[in-house]
Amino acid sequence: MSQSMETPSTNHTSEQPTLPRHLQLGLSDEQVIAALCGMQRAREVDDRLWVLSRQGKAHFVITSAGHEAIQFGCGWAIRVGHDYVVPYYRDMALALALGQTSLDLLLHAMGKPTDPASGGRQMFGHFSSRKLRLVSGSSSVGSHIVHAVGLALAFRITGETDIASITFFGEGATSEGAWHEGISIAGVHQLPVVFVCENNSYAISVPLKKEVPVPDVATKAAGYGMPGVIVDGTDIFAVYETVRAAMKRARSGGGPTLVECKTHRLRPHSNSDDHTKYRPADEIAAMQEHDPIQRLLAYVVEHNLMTQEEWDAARQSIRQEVNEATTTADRVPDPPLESLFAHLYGTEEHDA
Ligand SMILES: Cc1ncc(C[n+]2csc(CCOP(=O)(O)OP(=O)(O)O)c2C)c(N)n1
Ligand SMILES: [Mg+2]
Repeated sequence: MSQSMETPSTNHTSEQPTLPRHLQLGLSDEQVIAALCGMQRAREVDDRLWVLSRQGKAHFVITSAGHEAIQFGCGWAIRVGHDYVVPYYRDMALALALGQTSLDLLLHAMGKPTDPASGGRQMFGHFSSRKLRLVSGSSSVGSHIVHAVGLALAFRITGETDIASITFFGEGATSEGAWHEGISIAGVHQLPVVFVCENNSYAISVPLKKEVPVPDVATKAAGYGMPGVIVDGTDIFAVYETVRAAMKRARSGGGPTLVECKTHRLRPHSNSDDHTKYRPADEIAAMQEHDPIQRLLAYVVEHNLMTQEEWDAARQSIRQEVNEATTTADRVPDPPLESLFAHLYGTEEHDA
Protein backbone atom coordinates (compact mmCIF):
# COMPACT_ATOMS: atom_id res chain seq x y z
CA MET A 1 0.00 0.00 0.00
CA SER A 2 1.36 3.44 -0.87
CA GLN A 3 2.08 6.03 1.82
CA SER A 4 -0.72 8.30 0.62
CA MET A 5 -3.33 5.52 0.89
CA GLU A 6 -2.35 4.88 4.52
CA THR A 7 -2.82 8.53 5.46
CA PRO A 8 -5.97 8.94 7.57
CA SER A 9 -8.90 10.76 6.03
CA THR A 10 -8.42 14.54 6.35
CA ASN A 11 -10.26 17.70 5.55
CA HIS A 12 -7.85 19.17 2.97
CA THR A 13 -8.63 22.81 3.67
CA SER A 14 -7.86 22.73 7.42
CA GLU A 15 -5.83 19.50 7.64
CA GLN A 16 -8.12 18.49 10.56
CA PRO A 17 -9.43 14.90 10.64
CA THR A 18 -12.93 14.79 9.11
CA LEU A 19 -15.63 14.61 11.76
CA PRO A 20 -17.86 11.53 11.64
CA ARG A 21 -21.09 12.19 9.78
CA HIS A 22 -23.34 12.14 12.87
CA LEU A 23 -21.24 14.76 14.67
CA GLN A 24 -21.26 16.95 11.57
CA LEU A 25 -25.05 16.79 11.74
CA GLY A 26 -25.14 17.60 15.47
CA LEU A 27 -26.21 14.10 16.53
CA SER A 28 -24.73 12.53 19.65
CA ASP A 29 -23.30 9.01 19.86
CA GLU A 30 -26.25 8.11 22.11
CA GLN A 31 -28.79 9.29 19.53
CA VAL A 32 -27.19 7.12 16.84
CA ILE A 33 -27.12 4.05 19.09
CA ALA A 34 -30.75 4.67 20.12
CA ALA A 35 -31.78 4.90 16.46
CA LEU A 36 -29.95 1.68 15.58
CA CYS A 37 -31.63 -0.13 18.49
CA GLY A 38 -35.00 1.39 17.51
CA MET A 39 -34.60 0.17 13.93
CA GLN A 40 -33.76 -3.29 15.23
CA ARG A 41 -36.81 -3.15 17.53
CA ALA A 42 -38.97 -2.37 14.48
CA ARG A 43 -37.48 -5.37 12.64
CA GLU A 44 -38.00 -7.61 15.65
CA VAL A 45 -41.67 -6.58 15.98
CA ASP A 46 -42.01 -7.08 12.22
CA ASP A 47 -40.61 -10.64 12.53
CA ARG A 48 -42.96 -11.32 15.43
CA LEU A 49 -46.03 -10.13 13.52
CA TRP A 50 -45.44 -12.67 10.75
CA VAL A 51 -45.30 -15.43 13.37
CA LEU A 52 -48.44 -14.14 15.11
CA SER A 53 -50.19 -14.05 11.77
CA ARG A 54 -49.39 -17.74 11.23
CA GLN A 55 -50.78 -18.43 14.70
CA GLY A 56 -53.99 -16.60 13.84
CA LYS A 57 -53.29 -13.93 16.48
CA ALA A 58 -52.47 -10.98 14.20
CA HIS A 59 -54.97 -10.52 11.42
CA PHE A 60 -52.90 -8.29 9.16
CA VAL A 61 -49.17 -7.69 8.82
CA ILE A 62 -47.57 -4.95 6.80
CA THR A 63 -43.83 -4.67 6.91
CA SER A 64 -41.49 -1.74 7.50
CA ALA A 65 -38.43 -3.89 6.74
CA GLY A 66 -36.10 -1.93 4.48
CA HIS A 67 -37.75 1.42 5.33
CA GLU A 68 -36.33 1.85 8.85
CA ALA A 69 -33.61 4.39 7.98
CA ILE A 70 -36.17 6.64 6.29
CA GLN A 71 -38.52 6.49 9.26
CA PHE A 72 -35.90 6.93 11.99
CA GLY A 73 -34.11 9.65 9.98
CA CYS A 74 -37.41 11.53 9.72
CA GLY A 75 -38.05 10.87 13.43
CA TRP A 76 -34.97 12.97 14.23
CA ALA A 77 -36.27 15.81 12.01
CA ILE A 78 -39.74 15.93 13.61
CA ARG A 79 -40.40 17.93 16.78
CA VAL A 80 -42.35 15.20 18.53
CA GLY A 81 -45.67 16.36 19.99
CA HIS A 82 -45.38 19.67 18.12
CA ASP A 83 -45.35 18.96 14.37
CA TYR A 84 -48.23 16.88 12.99
CA VAL A 85 -47.33 13.52 11.46
CA VAL A 86 -49.63 11.85 8.92
CA PRO A 87 -48.16 8.41 8.22
CA TYR A 88 -49.20 5.50 6.02
CA TYR A 89 -49.51 1.82 6.76
CA ARG A 90 -45.79 1.05 6.24
CA ASP A 91 -44.67 3.43 9.01
CA MET A 92 -44.41 1.08 12.00
CA ALA A 93 -40.76 2.10 12.53
CA LEU A 94 -41.82 5.75 12.45
CA ALA A 95 -44.36 5.11 15.22
CA LEU A 96 -41.50 3.64 17.30
CA ALA A 97 -39.18 6.53 16.39
CA LEU A 98 -41.79 8.99 17.69
CA GLY A 99 -42.19 7.17 21.01
CA GLN A 100 -44.65 4.30 20.64
CA THR A 101 -43.51 0.99 22.15
CA SER A 102 -43.33 -2.62 21.03
CA LEU A 103 -46.29 -3.31 23.30
CA ASP A 104 -48.34 -0.51 21.71
CA LEU A 105 -47.75 -2.06 18.28
CA LEU A 106 -48.50 -5.60 19.41
CA LEU A 107 -51.75 -4.54 21.10
CA HIS A 108 -52.68 -2.78 17.85
CA ALA A 109 -51.79 -5.81 15.69
CA MET A 110 -53.70 -8.19 17.96
CA GLY A 111 -56.82 -5.99 17.99
CA LYS A 112 -56.90 -5.63 21.78
CA PRO A 113 -59.18 -3.09 23.49
CA THR A 114 -56.11 -1.43 25.05
CA ASP A 115 -54.56 -0.78 21.62
CA PRO A 116 -53.55 2.91 21.91
CA ALA A 117 -54.08 3.52 18.17
CA SER A 118 -57.77 2.67 18.01
CA GLY A 119 -58.81 0.41 20.90
CA GLY A 120 -58.63 -2.55 18.52
CA ARG A 121 -61.02 -0.96 16.01
CA GLN A 122 -58.60 -0.38 13.14
CA MET A 123 -56.74 -2.71 10.83
CA PHE A 124 -53.01 -2.93 11.68
CA GLY A 125 -51.03 -0.05 10.19
CA HIS A 126 -53.33 2.77 11.30
CA PHE A 127 -50.91 4.23 13.83
CA SER A 128 -52.30 6.99 15.95
CA SER A 129 -51.55 9.01 19.09
CA ARG A 130 -52.97 12.35 20.19
CA LYS A 131 -49.97 12.99 22.42
CA LEU A 132 -47.51 12.42 19.58
CA ARG A 133 -49.71 14.28 17.08
CA LEU A 134 -49.64 11.11 15.01
CA VAL A 135 -52.76 11.18 12.86
CA SER A 136 -54.56 7.97 11.93
CA GLY A 137 -54.66 7.46 8.18
CA SER A 138 -57.22 5.94 5.90
CA SER A 139 -56.69 2.59 4.14
CA SER A 140 -57.45 4.12 0.80
CA VAL A 141 -54.03 4.74 -0.78
CA GLY A 142 -53.07 8.43 -0.97
CA SER A 143 -56.20 9.75 0.74
CA HIS A 144 -54.29 10.91 3.83
CA ILE A 145 -52.28 13.41 1.79
CA VAL A 146 -55.25 15.76 1.89
CA HIS A 147 -55.36 15.42 5.69
CA ALA A 148 -51.73 16.57 5.98
CA VAL A 149 -52.36 19.45 3.59
CA GLY A 150 -55.57 20.35 5.46
CA LEU A 151 -53.60 20.55 8.70
CA ALA A 152 -51.04 22.84 7.05
CA LEU A 153 -53.85 25.02 5.69
CA ALA A 154 -55.34 25.17 9.19
CA PHE A 155 -52.00 26.45 10.59
CA ARG A 156 -52.13 29.16 7.93
CA ILE A 157 -55.76 30.10 8.71
CA THR A 158 -55.27 30.16 12.49
CA GLY A 159 -51.97 32.04 12.18
CA GLU A 160 -49.90 29.30 13.79
CA THR A 161 -46.25 29.63 12.82
CA ASP A 162 -43.11 27.59 13.51
CA ILE A 163 -45.01 24.35 12.92
CA ALA A 164 -45.27 21.93 10.00
CA SER A 165 -47.08 18.77 9.02
CA ILE A 166 -45.25 15.87 7.43
CA THR A 167 -46.81 13.03 5.51
CA PHE A 168 -45.54 9.71 4.17
CA PHE A 169 -46.59 7.53 1.23
CA GLY A 170 -45.29 5.09 -1.36
CA GLU A 171 -44.50 5.91 -4.98
CA GLY A 172 -47.69 4.11 -6.06
CA ALA A 173 -49.72 6.68 -4.10
CA THR A 174 -48.35 9.42 -6.35
CA SER A 175 -50.62 8.11 -9.13
CA GLU A 176 -53.75 8.55 -7.00
CA GLY A 177 -56.17 11.47 -7.48
CA ALA A 178 -56.07 12.52 -3.83
CA TRP A 179 -52.28 12.84 -3.98
CA HIS A 180 -52.50 15.28 -6.91
CA GLU A 181 -55.30 17.27 -5.29
CA GLY A 182 -53.47 17.58 -1.99
CA ILE A 183 -50.03 18.43 -3.32
CA SER A 184 -51.55 20.96 -5.77
CA ILE A 185 -53.17 22.91 -2.95
CA ALA A 186 -49.92 22.78 -0.95
CA GLY A 187 -48.09 24.27 -3.94
CA VAL A 188 -50.73 26.88 -4.71
CA HIS A 189 -50.73 28.21 -1.12
CA GLN A 190 -47.08 27.33 -0.35
CA LEU A 191 -48.19 25.55 2.81
CA PRO A 192 -45.96 24.30 5.65
CA VAL A 193 -45.99 20.61 4.76
CA VAL A 194 -43.32 18.08 3.84
CA PHE A 195 -44.14 15.16 1.55
CA VAL A 196 -41.98 12.06 2.06
CA CYS A 197 -42.20 9.41 -0.64
CA GLU A 198 -40.84 6.04 0.47
CA ASN A 199 -40.05 4.69 -2.97
CA ASN A 200 -39.55 0.91 -2.84
CA SER A 201 -40.23 0.39 -6.57
CA TYR A 202 -43.34 -1.72 -6.07
CA ALA A 203 -47.02 -1.08 -5.41
CA ILE A 204 -47.81 -4.58 -4.15
CA SER A 205 -46.86 -6.55 -7.31
CA VAL A 206 -46.86 -3.65 -9.77
CA PRO A 207 -43.31 -2.48 -10.60
CA LEU A 208 -42.32 1.18 -10.76
CA LYS A 209 -42.41 1.42 -14.56
CA LYS A 210 -46.08 0.45 -14.61
CA GLU A 211 -47.20 2.73 -11.76
CA VAL A 212 -45.14 5.92 -12.20
CA PRO A 213 -44.48 7.52 -15.62
CA VAL A 214 -41.09 9.03 -14.63
CA PRO A 215 -38.03 7.31 -13.12
CA ASP A 216 -37.86 9.74 -10.17
CA VAL A 217 -40.94 10.79 -8.21
CA ALA A 218 -39.03 13.90 -7.08
CA THR A 219 -39.27 15.35 -10.61
CA LYS A 220 -43.05 15.57 -10.17
CA ALA A 221 -42.51 18.35 -7.60
CA ALA A 222 -41.79 20.91 -10.34
CA GLY A 223 -45.37 20.62 -11.56
CA TYR A 224 -46.67 21.58 -8.11
CA GLY A 225 -44.43 24.58 -7.45
CA MET A 226 -42.06 23.09 -4.90
CA PRO A 227 -38.57 21.61 -4.78
CA GLY A 228 -38.14 17.85 -5.18
CA VAL A 229 -35.15 16.11 -3.63
CA ILE A 230 -33.89 12.54 -4.08
CA VAL A 231 -32.27 10.80 -1.11
CA ASP A 232 -30.78 7.36 -0.55
CA GLY A 233 -33.39 5.95 1.82
CA THR A 234 -30.98 3.41 3.27
CA ASP A 235 -28.74 6.23 4.58
CA ILE A 236 -30.26 7.53 7.81
CA PHE A 237 -27.96 10.57 7.87
CA ALA A 238 -28.83 11.65 4.33
CA VAL A 239 -32.54 11.32 5.14
CA TYR A 240 -32.15 13.35 8.34
CA GLU A 241 -30.14 16.11 6.69
CA THR A 242 -32.65 16.51 3.85
CA VAL A 243 -35.85 16.23 5.88
CA ARG A 244 -34.50 18.48 8.64
CA ALA A 245 -33.87 21.20 6.03
CA ALA A 246 -37.33 20.66 4.50
CA MET A 247 -39.05 20.88 7.90
CA LYS A 248 -37.10 24.00 8.79
CA ARG A 249 -38.08 25.54 5.47
CA ALA A 250 -41.74 24.66 6.02
CA ARG A 251 -41.83 25.91 9.62
CA SER A 252 -40.24 29.21 8.69
CA GLY A 253 -42.71 30.01 5.90
CA GLY A 254 -40.58 28.78 2.97
CA GLY A 255 -43.24 26.41 1.62
CA PRO A 256 -43.56 22.68 0.92
CA THR A 257 -40.96 20.15 -0.27
CA LEU A 258 -41.27 16.72 -1.85
CA VAL A 259 -38.55 14.34 -0.63
CA GLU A 260 -38.16 11.03 -2.45
CA CYS A 261 -36.34 8.39 -0.39
CA LYS A 262 -35.32 5.42 -2.52
CA THR A 263 -35.19 2.08 -0.78
CA HIS A 264 -36.22 -1.58 -1.00
CA ARG A 265 -39.17 -3.44 0.46
CA LEU A 266 -37.25 -6.38 1.92
CA ARG A 267 -40.34 -8.53 2.42
CA PRO A 268 -43.64 -9.20 0.66
CA HIS A 269 -46.12 -6.32 0.65
CA SER A 270 -48.16 -7.90 3.45
CA ASN A 271 -49.06 -11.29 4.89
CA SER A 272 -51.52 -11.69 2.00
CA ASP A 273 -48.72 -11.47 -0.55
CA ASP A 274 -45.98 -13.75 -1.88
CA HIS A 275 -43.38 -11.63 -3.66
CA THR A 276 -41.53 -14.65 -5.08
CA LYS A 277 -44.40 -14.82 -7.60
CA TYR A 278 -43.39 -11.53 -9.22
CA ARG A 279 -39.85 -10.66 -8.12
CA PRO A 280 -36.89 -12.54 -9.61
CA ALA A 281 -34.91 -14.56 -7.05
CA ASP A 282 -31.69 -12.66 -7.80
CA GLU A 283 -33.47 -9.32 -7.15
CA ILE A 284 -34.69 -10.58 -3.76
CA ALA A 285 -31.20 -11.81 -2.87
CA ALA A 286 -29.47 -8.63 -4.09
CA MET A 287 -31.62 -6.23 -2.10
CA GLN A 288 -30.62 -7.87 1.19
CA GLU A 289 -27.24 -6.19 0.57
CA HIS A 290 -29.02 -2.85 1.02
CA ASP A 291 -30.43 -3.49 4.47
CA PRO A 292 -30.46 -0.10 6.25
CA ILE A 293 -29.89 -1.70 9.67
CA GLN A 294 -26.70 -3.40 8.48
CA ARG A 295 -25.58 -0.13 6.92
CA LEU A 296 -25.98 1.83 10.16
CA LEU A 297 -24.44 -1.01 12.19
CA ALA A 298 -21.33 -0.91 9.95
CA TYR A 299 -21.08 2.84 10.63
CA VAL A 300 -21.53 2.38 14.38
CA VAL A 301 -18.82 -0.30 14.55
CA GLU A 302 -16.46 1.64 12.26
CA HIS A 303 -16.70 4.71 14.50
CA ASN A 304 -16.37 2.70 17.71
CA LEU A 305 -19.78 3.73 19.02
CA MET A 306 -20.47 0.09 19.88
CA THR A 307 -18.51 -3.15 19.65
CA GLN A 308 -19.94 -6.21 17.92
CA GLU A 309 -20.33 -7.81 21.38
CA GLU A 310 -22.32 -4.84 22.68
CA TRP A 311 -24.52 -5.00 19.60
CA ASP A 312 -25.13 -8.73 20.12
CA ALA A 313 -26.17 -8.01 23.72
CA ALA A 314 -28.43 -5.12 22.62
CA ARG A 315 -30.15 -7.35 20.05
CA GLN A 316 -30.67 -10.02 22.69
CA SER A 317 -32.28 -7.54 25.05
CA ILE A 318 -34.54 -6.12 22.29
CA ARG A 319 -35.70 -9.67 21.49
CA GLN A 320 -36.39 -10.25 25.18
CA GLU A 321 -38.40 -7.01 25.34
CA VAL A 322 -40.47 -8.05 22.30
CA ASN A 323 -41.00 -11.52 23.81
CA GLU A 324 -42.33 -9.94 27.00
CA ALA A 325 -44.51 -7.48 25.08
CA THR A 326 -45.95 -10.38 23.05
CA THR A 327 -46.85 -12.30 26.21
CA THR A 328 -48.38 -9.21 27.80
CA ALA A 329 -50.44 -8.34 24.72
CA ASP A 330 -51.55 -11.95 24.25
CA ARG A 331 -52.88 -12.07 27.84
CA VAL A 332 -55.13 -9.02 27.36
CA PRO A 333 -58.69 -10.30 26.85
CA ASP A 334 -60.16 -9.71 23.41
CA PRO A 335 -62.92 -7.07 23.21
CA PRO A 336 -66.30 -8.44 24.38
CA LEU A 337 -68.78 -9.31 21.65
CA GLU A 338 -71.22 -6.67 22.98
CA SER A 339 -68.67 -3.98 22.05
CA LEU A 340 -68.82 -4.92 18.35
CA PHE A 341 -70.79 -1.83 17.37
CA ALA A 342 -69.23 0.58 19.88
CA HIS A 343 -67.94 3.88 18.45
CA LEU A 344 -69.55 3.21 15.08
CA TYR A 345 -71.22 6.08 13.27
CA GLY A 346 -74.98 5.72 13.27
CA THR A 347 -75.16 3.55 16.40
CA GLU A 348 -77.18 4.66 19.44
CA GLU A 349 -74.04 5.09 21.53
CA HIS A 350 -72.43 7.28 18.90
CA ASP A 351 -75.56 9.36 18.34
CA ALA A 352 -76.11 9.89 22.10
C1 LIG B 1 -57.35 3.56 -3.57
C2 LIG B 1 -56.72 2.23 -3.28
N1 LIG B 1 -56.37 1.42 -4.30
C3 LIG B 1 -55.77 0.24 -4.05
C4 LIG B 1 -55.54 -0.16 -2.76
C5 LIG B 1 -54.85 -1.49 -2.48
N2 LIG B 1 -53.46 -1.19 -2.11
C6 LIG B 1 -53.07 -1.16 -0.82
S1 LIG B 1 -51.45 -0.79 -0.66
C7 LIG B 1 -51.24 -0.69 -2.32
C8 LIG B 1 -49.88 -0.40 -2.90
C9 LIG B 1 -49.42 0.98 -2.75
O1 LIG B 1 -48.07 1.05 -3.18
P1 LIG B 1 -47.14 2.23 -2.79
O2 LIG B 1 -47.90 3.50 -2.77
O3 LIG B 1 -45.93 2.18 -3.66
O4 LIG B 1 -46.73 1.93 -1.27
P2 LIG B 1 -45.94 0.68 -0.67
O5 LIG B 1 -46.98 -0.28 -0.21
O6 LIG B 1 -45.06 0.13 -1.74
O7 LIG B 1 -45.14 1.22 0.45
C10 LIG B 1 -52.43 -0.94 -3.00
C11 LIG B 1 -52.56 -0.94 -4.46
C12 LIG B 1 -55.95 0.69 -1.72
N3 LIG B 1 -55.75 0.38 -0.44
N4 LIG B 1 -56.51 1.88 -1.99
MG1 LIG C 1 -44.10 1.18 -3.28
